[in-house]
Amino acid sequence: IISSLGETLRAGETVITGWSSLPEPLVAETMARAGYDAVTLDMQHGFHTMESVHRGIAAIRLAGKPAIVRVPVGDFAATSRALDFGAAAVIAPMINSYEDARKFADFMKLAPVGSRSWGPHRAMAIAGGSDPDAYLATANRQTLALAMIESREGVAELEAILGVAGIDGVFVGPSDLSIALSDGAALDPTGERVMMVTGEIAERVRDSGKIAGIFCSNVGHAGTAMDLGYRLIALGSDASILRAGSEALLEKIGR
Ligand code: 3PY
Ligand code: MG
Repeated sequence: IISSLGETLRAGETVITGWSSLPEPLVAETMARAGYDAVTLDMQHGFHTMESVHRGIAAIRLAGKPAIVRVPVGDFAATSRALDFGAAAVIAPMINSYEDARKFADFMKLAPVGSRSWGPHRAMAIAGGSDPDAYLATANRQTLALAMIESREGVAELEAILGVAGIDGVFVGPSDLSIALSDGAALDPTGERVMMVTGEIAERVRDSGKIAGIFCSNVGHAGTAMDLGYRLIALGSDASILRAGSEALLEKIGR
């Protein structure tokens, strides 16, 4: 009903998502039209607000792609709103315990899995349908709750987090994970230690039958992550692409 993102990932296909931090729907739509399989609107560290998220989702959908939203830490009410506005998946940062995962799932899933409140009028409209019964019957499977694993606690509790019925998969945050694993000594998202833990997480997610996603800092990192079994790959943010493109162009003309 909303998109085939869930089915695509469950079938084991790879989804490359662009990462949008600039709160302008046209930017997200441009990334979607450029060929990304999906675009993620970032409310945690990016500048997106609920306003730019609801407009951004519509713009990404206009380009025929599914939209993903990353909410701020602990803002579980925003997860339900993102779904109401038509998000195909929501990424919640810093899910460090079974309780965090339960709360996230509770806001993401309609009964009997959770207690998400009813109101997906916009989601149904932009999906081209208006059959509430169909939405009610399929939403829990169609929309994905992805728990970010990016702390020592999150890694330690991974089994319990994956055991929560409404959690569809995990999304690894290698930057925060590197800071956590080094006790604050280093930001090294592609370092040996983080990559080892990244591999262990992939194995445990595979055993659970759920979805593994990760934020990648470059193409090499993305390739390694895919080899490890990650299927939802975030690669390239609008701000960094704009900056790198600008710098490359200016360098060519000697500036
Ligand atoms: C991290 O690497 O910590 C992230 O949250 C990626 O966005
Ligand atoms: Mg993080």
